[in-house]
Amino acid sequence: MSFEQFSIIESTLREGEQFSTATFTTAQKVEIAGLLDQFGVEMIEMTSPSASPQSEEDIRVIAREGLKARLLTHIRCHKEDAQRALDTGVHGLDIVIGTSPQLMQHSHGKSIRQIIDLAAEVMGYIREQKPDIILRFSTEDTFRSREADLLRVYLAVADLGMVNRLGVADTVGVATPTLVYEIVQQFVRLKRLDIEFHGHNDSGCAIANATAALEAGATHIDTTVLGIGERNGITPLGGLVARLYTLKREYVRKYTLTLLQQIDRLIADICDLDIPFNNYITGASAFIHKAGIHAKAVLADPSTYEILKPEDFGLSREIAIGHRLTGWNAIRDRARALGLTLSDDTVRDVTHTIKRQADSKPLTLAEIDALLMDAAGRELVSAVEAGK
Ligand code: HCA
Ligand code: CU
Repeated sequence: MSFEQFSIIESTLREGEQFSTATFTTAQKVEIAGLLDQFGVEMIEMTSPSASPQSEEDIRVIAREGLKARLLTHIRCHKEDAQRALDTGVHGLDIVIGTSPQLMQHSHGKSIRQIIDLAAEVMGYIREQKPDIILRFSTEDTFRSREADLLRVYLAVADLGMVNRLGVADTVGVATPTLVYEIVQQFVRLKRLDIEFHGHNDSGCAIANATAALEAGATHIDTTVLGIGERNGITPLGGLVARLYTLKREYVRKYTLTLLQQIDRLIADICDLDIPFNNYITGASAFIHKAGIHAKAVLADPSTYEILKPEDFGLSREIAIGHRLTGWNAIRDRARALGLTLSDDTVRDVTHTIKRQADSKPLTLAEIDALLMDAAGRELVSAVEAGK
């Protein structure tokens, strides 16, 4: 297991740019990379310089920013792509080529033998130019590739002795945690190289798959902010953080968790999206407690119903009280917050009134406060009358 020592390869500026509404300006890339760097991701991956002239220029711009994170660019297994990328000032190259029957037939048309020869040629060329550059080789669509093909390619590439890391990619979101665990474990054992996992979310397993990869010994996980990417994207940065935090808070202590909301907001704004209501950590409802029994327990001890502490992320919890499922403990808590000490009977009366009214329409906090104030006024009057 490599939970203690994993690195995040943040690919919002590469995979994320492949999301339907993402087109980042240079200034936006600088802002995104800067925030991710402050957050503490270990590596930032950018679109290939071969994609467009601006893409190439933007890599140079980010390279000059002098970030703590290592800067990578993602290229096809082509000598020309490599040549262009080597010249941009990045610390590493992520090379990819498809190995599934689907991609071999419909994408590059090469056989496994030809893939291996090409990989050897491209890696050899890169190492000649830059012996120290970080080099990763990945098989696109790993999980629909034939196992024998995968093994041939990985063993051949590993035996070249030129790569630092091998990548496993669930390109179409078809993998399950068990499958990921099995494949990653096999590759870790084979050559003891670093292993990177890149997982799409088409069937909702991206976070679970990334976790399984780490359990099996993967060292690097690809993420994007909010999970943006091709189709419905990949493992989201915040979701991975939530998953690891709930396994052991120490695993994510190295990151500035309080920046997560700002990072999610930035990408949502740039891509013209809302942060999904049910988003990990930063979704609008992530820390809202509603039912009376939940509210009671959370007021006594938040950990009863919270596995993530909102304050660790610079956020706060909310207890919703103006609805028909409300409970008198939560109403009493609100009364106390207003400085009112009401008898239990009065609090229960107000709670019933709220429940009755909320059957037709939820109440606002101001409406609840008004009911509590009225009740306090009535208590005062009857106290005075009793004292007469
Ligand atoms: C792509 C495909 C890719 C590559 C992943 C990797 C995928 O858009 O180029 O390099 O590990 O999902 O397979 O994103
Ligand atoms: Cu991808």
